[in-house]
Amino acid sequence: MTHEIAVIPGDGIGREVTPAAVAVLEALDIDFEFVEADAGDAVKEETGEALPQETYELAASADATLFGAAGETAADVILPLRSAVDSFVNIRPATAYPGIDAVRPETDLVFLRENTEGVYAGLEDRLTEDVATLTRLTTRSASRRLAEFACDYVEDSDRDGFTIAHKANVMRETDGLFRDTVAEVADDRGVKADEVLMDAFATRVCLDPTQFDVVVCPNLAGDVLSDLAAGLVGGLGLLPSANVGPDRALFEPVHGTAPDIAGEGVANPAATIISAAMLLEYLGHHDEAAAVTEAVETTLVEGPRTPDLGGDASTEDVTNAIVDRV
Ligand code: GGG
Repeated sequence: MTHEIAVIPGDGIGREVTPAAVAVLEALDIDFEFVEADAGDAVKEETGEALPQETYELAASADATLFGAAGETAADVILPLRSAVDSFVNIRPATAYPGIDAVRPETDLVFLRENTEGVYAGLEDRLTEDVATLTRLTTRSASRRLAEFACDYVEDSDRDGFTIAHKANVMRETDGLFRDTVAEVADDRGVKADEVLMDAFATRVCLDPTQFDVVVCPNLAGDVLSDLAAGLVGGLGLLPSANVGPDRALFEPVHGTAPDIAGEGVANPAATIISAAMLLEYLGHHDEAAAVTEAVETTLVEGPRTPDLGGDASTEDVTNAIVDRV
């Protein structure tokens, strides 16, 4: 069976780390058909459109999508691409790997981020030159869908339960509905769920990340708190993610375009390659997913390493080492 994989590198280092992940997938004994498509700042400059219709349609029909990074046009690219695969949850594991000089080497977290609404619903207005507004959207249906997924995730991975991170003491209606709905589903399903205010979470996770395991949160909170967790585990170059929908999924590193190093060939490909391992898992290739993860882990310990991890290797050196180990 051939898997059609949409490959959308986007901008900046997305153009360097996405080919690295494709090279690793190509090294496996699996039948893939990779179809590349454009999106992002550069294509907008050329055509006036950040997300060409054919790119959207490719993501909506491919078995899975591998995405790199979006810059200034992120809202016009990644948000519609996530909706092309009807992705209601963004899974962001934040794990400290052996051999990495992490601030908190004991960190092992998974963020399950609501992926369709909150302040990322696009309900923004510029009323006058000096006044702008944003409407935060929370629905029971999206909160339920995420909560059901979180319960499945906890059960399937044999975990103890999850923590709901919210700010319902201030955003009483939106986060109140989110928290109550997620807690209600957990209760119905017999899954243990506790809760924490998201600002308190930010402090507590830095002091002792072992207090948390699976964290279920609204859209913006998931984006911000997972970047914070990246700081605990050694940097954004190590955080993968999966945007999962009922029939399709899109995989991307958590990092953005990194304009400061884009084009230099030194971007860390680990996050995108681990995202590719999540893609393999999603497609049912469990052994290959484990092999890729192990190859990345060995490379993080034994090198070569890119400069963000204290090494002087290029993206290509690291990719070749991972391909050899796979
Ligand atoms: N691959 C990650 C990426 O492109 N990040 C840009 C960004 O701003 N993303 C916002 C989000 O993840 O919702």
